[in-house]
Order: sequence, then C-alpha cells, then structure tokens
Amino acid sequence: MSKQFVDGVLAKVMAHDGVEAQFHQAVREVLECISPVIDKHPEFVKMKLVERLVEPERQIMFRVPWVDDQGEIRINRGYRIGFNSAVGPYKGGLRFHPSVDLDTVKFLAFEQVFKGALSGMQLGGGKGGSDFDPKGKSDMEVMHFCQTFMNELFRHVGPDTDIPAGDIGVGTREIGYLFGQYKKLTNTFTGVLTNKGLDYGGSQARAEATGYGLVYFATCMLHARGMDWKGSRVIVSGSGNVAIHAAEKARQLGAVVVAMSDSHGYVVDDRGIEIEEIREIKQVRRGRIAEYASLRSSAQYHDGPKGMWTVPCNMALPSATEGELDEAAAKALAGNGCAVVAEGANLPSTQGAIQILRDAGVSFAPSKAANAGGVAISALEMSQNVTRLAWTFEEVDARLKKIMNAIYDRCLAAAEAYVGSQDLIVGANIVGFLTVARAMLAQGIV
Ligand code: NDP
Ligand code: 2IT
Repeated sequence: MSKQFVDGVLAKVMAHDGVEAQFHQAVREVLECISPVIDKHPEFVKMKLVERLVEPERQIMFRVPWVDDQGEIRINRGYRIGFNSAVGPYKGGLRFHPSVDLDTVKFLAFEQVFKGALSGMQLGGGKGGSDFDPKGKSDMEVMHFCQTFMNELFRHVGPDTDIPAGDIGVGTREIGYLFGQYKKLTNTFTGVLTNKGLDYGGSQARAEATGYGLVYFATCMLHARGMDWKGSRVIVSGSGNVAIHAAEKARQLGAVVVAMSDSHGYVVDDRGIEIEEIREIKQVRRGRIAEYASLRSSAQYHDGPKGMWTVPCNMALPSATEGELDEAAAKALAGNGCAVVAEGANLPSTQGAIQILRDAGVSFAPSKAANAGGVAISALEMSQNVTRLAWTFEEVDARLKKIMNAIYDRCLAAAEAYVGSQDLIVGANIVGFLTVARAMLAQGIV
C-alpha cells in the first residue's frame, strides 16, 4: 500500500513540475526511503503530509538590474524559496552562479528542509540565489549587485523568518555587502544572515564548519569499518569553502589528500596537497587550481575535473557541486578500492552512481546528513547574535563534533529500526522526514 502511495505522490510531482529534473531526483530519493514510515503512520496519509511536504510554502523571483564598471546595464534574476518552516524559520544558503535557475534553487531548498531537521537545531529549509556570476567581476560590481539583490530580498527575510547564508559563489565578501544593505534598509543590526565576518557577528568556526563537520561524520563511517584517517589516501573535489576545510581537517587527522579540483581541472600530488597553497590560489587570488602544479614539482595538473575520480584513494569527499560524481566515476572509485564516500556538496552523486557504490559495498553518506555541519553552526551563529556573545573556536568546534556524531547515530539507529540495515541514505531520510512530518502534524493544516 505505502509503496503505491509514495509512487503516486511522485508521479503527481513529476506531472505538476514537468521540467524540474533535479527537484524530481531529490524528491524521489526521500520518497523511496519513507515507505516503512508511512506504513506505521496512517495519520500521515490521512493528513496529506507527503503531498504538503513536496510543495514549497513560498517561492519568490525578482529582477536584479545593476550597472557594470563600463556603465553597461545588466539584468539578472533573483530567487528565494521558503520550502518548509515546520521545524524552524527558513534557513539555507544563497548561490550566485550562471547555472542557477528555479529547479536548482527548489531542489536545494527541499534538501535543506531535511538537513535542517537532521541538524537538531530547530531550522526550517530555504534556499536562494541568482544567475549572477561573481567570477571576473570587480569588488565594486559585486557590491552593487549584492545591494540591488538585497533591495528586493530584504522584505522577505528576517532573523526570525528566513536567514540566508553562503553557498557556491557567496562567501564572506558577498555576505558582508548583503548584510550592509539589509542593515541600511531596515535600520536594524540583527542576525539576518549567517557566514558573517568575525568583526560584525560572525561565528568562530562557521567558515570551517561544513568541511570539518563532513570529516567528523566520515570519521564515524571509517570507525564502523575499523579504518582510520592516518595514512589514508583521500580525494576531495572542488577547492572552495567546503573542499578546502574538509581537506584541511582530513590532513590534520593524518590523511594524505592526493587530489583536488576546480571547474576547469584537477591536480594530483602524491606527497599530499599543501592546503594553504590551494587556499591562497583559490580564495585569496581567485585563480585556477592549475597554478598549484606550477608551484610544486610533485604535482600534476589534468584538464577537466571528471578524471579526478580515477585517482586511486581510500576515501572520496565530493565537495564541489551537484551531479559531479556519475556512474563512470563510481565505477572507477569502487574499482580502485575506495571504501568510503561522504558527500560535502549537495547531491553530488547521481542515483546511478549511488547504486554502483552501494552494490560494491562502499560506505556512503548522503549530503543532507554529512554536510549538515555548516547549517548547524549557522544556528550557533544565530544564538550568539541573539545573546550578543561570542564563543571561542574550540567551543564551537567541540559542539560541531557532537552534532555530527549525533546525526550519524540517529541516522544509523533509524536505518536499523525501520529496515534492519546500516544504510545512511535510508536513515537520514527517515529521521529528516519523521521530524518534519511530526512538526507539521502538530501545527495543523497551514
Ligand atoms: P565555493 O563557491 O566556495 O566553491 C565551489 C568549488 O567547486 C569551486 O572550487 C569551484 O571551482 C568548484 N566547482 C564548481 N563546479 C565544479 C565542477 N563541475 N567540477 C569540479 N569543481 C567544480 O562553494 P562551497 O564550497 O560553499 O560549496 C560547494 C558545495 O557544498 C555546493 O554543493 C554547496 O551547495 C555545498 N554546501 C555548502 C555549504 C557552505 O557552508 N558553504 C554548506 C553545505 C553544502 P571554480 O572555482 O572553478 O568555480
Ligand atoms: O547547503 C547548505 O547547507 C548551505 N549552503 C549552508 C546553509 C546555512 O544556512 O548555513
């Protein structure tokens, strides 16, 4: 009965939102895991919880006109989706990248609902962004864009309503400009955004949180297999906020990070990548990862990011973008004896890839659990803003570790209880769904 019910909801979503392929994949992954929960909770069916859950509470799209350094008028599109606020206020990042469209923002917002619930920090799910490309733009252009973007966004967000943060293309610089404009427009100084700079309400360890949290989560997976980081070969895709901090923590724990990438290609360094060098190239100089190979004689650069998955490793941490780990990549990883894959990016693995990894006995952690450390520490940033206190790095990092361990334990317990397995995808979706569904049930039909 429940399988039929779930299939029916999925068919309706696909018919209703015809071209949203990424959103469909995200919905499918959740729905395919929750049949055993639906079996035990007929009230969820009666109250149409699943049907309500797949419909965003609100979606905002707006024009963002701005003027570039040459005096040319440019027009971009802005988005913010508040997907679900049953567990807490809408919470999730803003992405600035030319590929951003409604489908992208919708699937990311949907994922964020379960991630917020899994984090245990009373967070709802939202996401936003624009097809604006910060690459190659001057600081002034980025500032003007951020100000115009906020000129519309400010009326929809607020410290108790919707709290955006960073994501691809939105880092400390962009958050600073967005915050300054919100403050001016509303005449308030509040925690309306997270990922802020440390001088004006940012939290220690927020920049590190997603990457460090990913490694803390993967540590639980390694220990379950009787493995450790020491001496292990690790590949980390991407070289942005999440990737750099994941690589940094893995290295601190004794791993050898042998490969990293950007959207143009990847570098291999069998002696272990110098993360500080990558940070300098990618975050300070805003350059290409290829430059790393010209600085280190032990490193080689290869064009195109996809080939990176063929580099032999014990663990892989996909931390760049959605869909980057496809079936060919999964086959290469499994064939080379990779034992653990934990997702730092949002939905980086295709469904076909996940199937191949599962069949090969690779331990796999889905993004909504493994990268929840970022949003969890955003919640700690919000707490510090409300109380006007600033916690130490060590304090926040210790909490992050506890939060990631707790997410892992809850996912594992749910998988064991509902399907008698240790499948973290099933566990994460069940815990996330149950938390949101119970909150929605309690709050009535709203
Ligand atoms: P950044 O913008 O800091 O970095 C993105 C990185 O990914 C860049 O190095 C970029 O390269 C690279 N990249 C983009 N596309 C590809 C590709 N096709 N192949 C290889 N590399 C690519 O973003 P974040 O690190 O913040 O985000 C990375 C991922 O993590 C995203 O999926 C995001 O949604 C997710 N995430 C982020 C969180 C956060 O707190 N920031 C929290 C949880 C998840 P290039 O420089 O060439 O563009
Ligand atoms: O995907 C994500 O979890 C983020 N981009 C971070 C969200 C947040 O609100 O900190």
